[in-house]
Amino acid sequence: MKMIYAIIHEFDDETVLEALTEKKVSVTKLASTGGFLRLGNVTLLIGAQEDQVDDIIQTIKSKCAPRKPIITTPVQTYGSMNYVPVPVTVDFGGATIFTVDVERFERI
Ligand code: 2BA
Repeated sequence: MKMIYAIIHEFDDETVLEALTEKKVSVTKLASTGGFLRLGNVTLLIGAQEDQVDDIIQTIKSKCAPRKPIITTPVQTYGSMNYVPVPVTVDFGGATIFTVDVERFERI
């Protein structure tokens, strides 16, 4: 068994969840925050059999907005010190997906 951690943007979560539940894939949705941009995102936890993993990742990919560069000013505070924010270009959209082995799974 595998555990897929998929970090997606808030605006994609409904379409991704709809597509996964249609395929009878069980999902847990966690509200999360990106450490760099400090914007809300969504982390999906998906426990799946090995032969389902590629299809699940493909489904997530197909429902997420394409990655594109945006110019943003990330939050820059260090303790009580404030810095003038410097605009940077980052890739926005898409998904960040980790797939790891599950050692043990129980549903009690
Ligand atoms: P954030 O940390 O808010 O990052 C948003 C986007 O900013 C990233 O998009 C990347 O394009 C850029 N970025 C992140 N850290 C940067 C840095 N130190 N310098 C310059 N640009 C930087 P994604 O790579 O698509 O990541 C989207 C979200 O996925 C991240 O939001 C974070 O919540 C999560 N994530 C990405 N890589 C991760 C990792 N290795 N471990 C855990 N979470 C990760």
